[in-house]
Amino acid sequence: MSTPVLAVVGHPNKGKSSIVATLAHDLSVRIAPEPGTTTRPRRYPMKVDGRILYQLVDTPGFQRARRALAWMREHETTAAHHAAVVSRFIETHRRSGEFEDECQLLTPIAEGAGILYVVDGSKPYGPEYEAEMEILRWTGRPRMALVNPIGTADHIEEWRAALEQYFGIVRVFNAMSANFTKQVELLRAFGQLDESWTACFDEAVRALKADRRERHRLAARAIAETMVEMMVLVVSQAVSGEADPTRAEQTLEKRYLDQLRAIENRGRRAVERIYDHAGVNRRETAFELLEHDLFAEETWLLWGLTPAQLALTGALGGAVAGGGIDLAAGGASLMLASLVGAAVGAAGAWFGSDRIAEVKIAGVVPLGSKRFTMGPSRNINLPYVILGRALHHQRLVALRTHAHRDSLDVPPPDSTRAWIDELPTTRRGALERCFTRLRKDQDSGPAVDALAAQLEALAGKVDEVR
Ligand SMILES: Nc1nc2c(ncn2[C@@H]2O[C@H](COP(=O)(O)OP(=O)(O)O)[C@@H](O)[C@H]2O)c(=O)[nH]1
Ligand SMILES: [Mg+2]
Repeated sequence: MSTPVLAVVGHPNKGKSSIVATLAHDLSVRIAPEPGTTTRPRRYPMKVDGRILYQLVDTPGFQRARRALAWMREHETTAAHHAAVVSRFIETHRRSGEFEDECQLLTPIAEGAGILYVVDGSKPYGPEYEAEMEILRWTGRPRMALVNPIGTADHIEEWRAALEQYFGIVRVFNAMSANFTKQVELLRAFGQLDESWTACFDEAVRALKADRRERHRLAARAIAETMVEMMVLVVSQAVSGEADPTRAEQTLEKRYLDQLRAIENRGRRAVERIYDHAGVNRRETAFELLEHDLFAEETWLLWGLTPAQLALTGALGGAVAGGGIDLAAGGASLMLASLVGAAVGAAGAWFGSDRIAEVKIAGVVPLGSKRFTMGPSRNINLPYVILGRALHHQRLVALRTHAHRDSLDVPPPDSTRAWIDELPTTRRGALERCFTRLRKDQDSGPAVDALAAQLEALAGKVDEVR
């Protein structure tokens, strides 16, 4: 069974190349704000595990459709010969240079590709499109129209009415924002265009779903590894007897925090690679909350847990047990805050990043120097801050289609609910058990496995239909 080929055609600058990039998961497709960027048809295979599931052909846009149709009409005999007239049109003009773009875009169709005709749903319908649609009808190939709502969707209904006269299936599809579910729905619709394609696209959907699950699994593992590495980090330094201990402590702390940031950044890169967005330029302005420094107060307010939330996860151990306080009501009462304060003491504040870890000064080594050590962190809120940020980033990366060429914009989370409140209680408990164990025994191998298993379901939430 040969794999289906779909040629993406239409007017210049309507988002054809964007659709190819999204459906072929290919960042190498050229997309540009100016028309005329695509000059020759190019095939992009969608591969999973080295196997081609389907192919998309990016084409230049129609330039002189009316004149081309006029030529075809002059050479028309009967409707039964329409496809043959299109082939003759290509042969006649291929070398002359006249109708170059039309020849280029019609060639893959004449060779057996199906048609995806792309229009811009934010612009009104006009009769100038009729020549293009008529030519496509003459080819006799299976065809679907995609209305791309670039910006607004003001004219979708008038487009639909016109397109339905020329195309078997008409769908609204935005290549920039289409989530995984929408992409899968579109592939299933392709399968309905031609009977011989149904099995191919069913198989493509199955393979893509399995591939997607595997990426979520790998992302969960990368996040778990990053978290564990951050939590067990230790930096140390020998300080001579004459050195100023306060300065030495500050230098050590800076090294410790810089290393935590570097590990976090490596984790981000790993997740970007896993979803095939390696090298994406993350926007790093001060206003983007994800890029707020890990240790900025805003970060801790946004991603950290309140004492009540911490108590619900069990992070505070017996500190609040039997206190008779209704924690489920949420919001930290003054009493609870003081109770927690007493229990946690100096070991770690929940909304303070200033106490990520203590500096320890140990063992006198020769010549009166001392070893200053910082880490591993015992801060009970640090894992939640790290995880909240990591999952927010993973969601944005996993949702980003391959039609984007701009930097990864990281807006603050759109929910007003704290991220932890989205999780079922059992999940929170399980996460906290991973964190507690890690704080106790620091054996990172099993901790990574246990955490990765918990995070897999969280990473997959991005594909739940909203
Ligand atoms: N905002 C927005 N821009 C889009 C969308 N689709 C395409 N574009 C932009 O429109 C321009 C042309 O897109 P491209 O895919 O190259 O169109 P083509 O000439 O038909 O291949 C590029 O700057 C795209 O980023 C969309 O759905 N929303
Ligand atoms: Mg293009």
